[in-house]
Amino acid sequence: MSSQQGFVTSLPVASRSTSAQEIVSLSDQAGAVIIRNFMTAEQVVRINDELEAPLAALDAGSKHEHELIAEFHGQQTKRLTNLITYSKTFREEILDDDLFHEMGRVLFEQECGDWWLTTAQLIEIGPGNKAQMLHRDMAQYYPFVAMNKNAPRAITNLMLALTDFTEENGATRVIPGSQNWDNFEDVGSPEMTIPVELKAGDAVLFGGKVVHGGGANLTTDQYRRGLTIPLQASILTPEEAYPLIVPLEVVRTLSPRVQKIIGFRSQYPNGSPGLWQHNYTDLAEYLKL
Ligand SMILES: O=C(O)CCC(=O)C(=O)O
Ligand SMILES: [Fe+2]
Repeated sequence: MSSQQGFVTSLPVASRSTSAQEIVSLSDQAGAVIIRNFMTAEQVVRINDELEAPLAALDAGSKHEHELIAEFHGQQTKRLTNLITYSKTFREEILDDDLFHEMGRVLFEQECGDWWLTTAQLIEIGPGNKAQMLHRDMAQYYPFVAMNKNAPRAITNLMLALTDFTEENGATRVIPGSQNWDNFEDVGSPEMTIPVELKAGDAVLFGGKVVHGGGANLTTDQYRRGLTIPLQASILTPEEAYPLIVPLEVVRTLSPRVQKIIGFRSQYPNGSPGLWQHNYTDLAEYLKL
């Protein structure tokens, strides 16, 4: 990491051979950590192929009735959800990745004790899209905002690059250090941000307390495509209601740990005898998984 006039100007870089413990601690210290080659080139090709048709069928821009939320989603941006149903590589390889699960364990074991997925979304920022408003992802769980940096860990985002992310084409921008500010109503300003430049296949892990936003796409012909896979404490409600969305016959083909993080098995946060159950037994029994 280097710093100029008090601002951090680069992020720490890890690889798949860095331990999950080290990756999480770098992310906590700096606000974000880049993980080079999280996916293989071949996985990137397969995921892009599997998502091509549903992405083509989707219009850019948001249909949300609330203006601010529509702006947050981006006028020239496509956001494709339900990736678990659409992409076999995503559900069988990315969601079942050992490093991913190890990071989840390290992130959540001390406080909440258990975790699941918030959403899995492809975000493609098209030419001319302006910068997304700066925000902290934990603001989704609003009471935590008042607790500022002392809030428990609610959410941490793993963003995977499916194309190169450059400053020009809308790389995610972060304010390193903002995870430690005293007042979380303050989301800083664009000059304080740095772009997270990634090669296709790389990932960035950033906590829900760090200020960030999608960058402006200043190109005329490049589509910045990323997968956002936030992990969250399973005492909190996710964005995507997978058990109502993903077909059970697809779920039966998945490993138990993937079934669990998409809500088809019960959750066991610290201090709880179990949540998200049926008749006080694990959902897996009821569903005959
Ligand atoms: O697309 C990006 O780079 C960031 C998106 C984001 O932060 C969000 O939607 O919460
Ligand atoms: Fe975000």
